Amino acid sequence: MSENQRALIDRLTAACGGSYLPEVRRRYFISGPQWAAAYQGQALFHAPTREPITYHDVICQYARIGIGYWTTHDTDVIPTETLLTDRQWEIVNDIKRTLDQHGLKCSMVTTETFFHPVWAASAAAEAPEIRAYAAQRLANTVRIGHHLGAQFAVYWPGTLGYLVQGAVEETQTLCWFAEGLNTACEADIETARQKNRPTLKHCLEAKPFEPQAEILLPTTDAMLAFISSGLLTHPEMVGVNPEYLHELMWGAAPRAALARALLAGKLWHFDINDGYRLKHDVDVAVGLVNPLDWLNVLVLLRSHDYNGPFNLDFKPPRTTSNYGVFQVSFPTAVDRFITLWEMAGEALADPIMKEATETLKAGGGGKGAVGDLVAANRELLTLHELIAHRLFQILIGQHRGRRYSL
Ligand code: 3MF
Ligand code: MG
Ligand code: MG
Repeated sequence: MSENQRALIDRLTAACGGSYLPEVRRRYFISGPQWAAAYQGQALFHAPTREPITYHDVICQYARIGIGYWTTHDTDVIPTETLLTDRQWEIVNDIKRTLDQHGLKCSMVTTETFFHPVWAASAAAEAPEIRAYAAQRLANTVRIGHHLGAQFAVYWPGTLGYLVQGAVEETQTLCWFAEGLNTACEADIETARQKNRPTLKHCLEAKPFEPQAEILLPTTDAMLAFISSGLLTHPEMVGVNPEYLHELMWGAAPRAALARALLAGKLWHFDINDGYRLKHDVDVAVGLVNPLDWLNVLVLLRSHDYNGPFNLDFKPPRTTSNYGVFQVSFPTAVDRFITLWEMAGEALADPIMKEATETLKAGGGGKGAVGDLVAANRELLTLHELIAHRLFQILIGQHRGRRYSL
């Protein structure tokens, strides 16, 4: 039964066409999180629908698909009680061997500071012993990152906030949060020196709501302000990891949020996925909800030579099987990303887009009275809508002659 169904999935996937070879996929800086592939479909209101899988399974499948980079939380691969013990290094060494054996690299490590009960009052809790433990955990992740050859450390302070009023003092909590990051940067400088490696890029990831109701650093803009608040001892080591859906969730234009991070020189890492405005964090795979907006986002990133990772931080839906995660979910997400990336290149090279944009920039002339300025640009401004139409045509392939005959 399930053998026949797998054969059907394979046949229909092949019939879709449009998939890239693993070696082509490996040319892009696409990273696959341990937690995304291992997600079992459990969430608020939901029991798991998939069997647990190990990092061996994930790394081996990413290698087969052509996902060249792997990312992880400390506790995705090391049980909390085992962290900070000798046994931890046995696991880390086994991960390193597994990555080497399959030709993958670890690009990013992150500390889980939201799941375990120790984080009930966040990693910047009132109790000094919790904050000391948090600092140890962050420094430990930095050391694991160096051991695995990572370039990035990400911080998602999802528990930094509150559900009920009155107990949390925001300025104090933010100072405590900064102390944790300062410890991580200092541990990084020390470890990088010992290992003769560059320091990591430390990237802050914001989410406007969930799991807390009120979040102290809810947006990428808030993170940028925090980096330049004066609380960090090494602000030059700290940038951002925006997540497409996290920005969309609060109602932002993700492209504009990315533009602000680019201008600040802080766009170092990018979590890619899709979803809906003002809903919870559904983590749909890239391009399945907002392909036109995604194309426009990638036009921006290509035109600014963004060369950081694209981290596949989505969740295969509960309806997808363990088999489907690696046969359909990950390969199709990667292929949609690559297609959108290549389309963005076509948008940038498109003669119509180019001429329209350059004409707008040259301006319609006119001098003197304000009425003349308006009149001189009136017809030109119709180009805005024409450009939008052209972007849509590029999305659906009409610029390459795709036709619908009626
Ligand atoms: C939550 C997230 C996180 C972060 C991860 C990296 C579990 O919505 O997006 O994924 O990306 O913690 O730091
Ligand atoms: Mg994320
Ligand atoms: Mg998320």
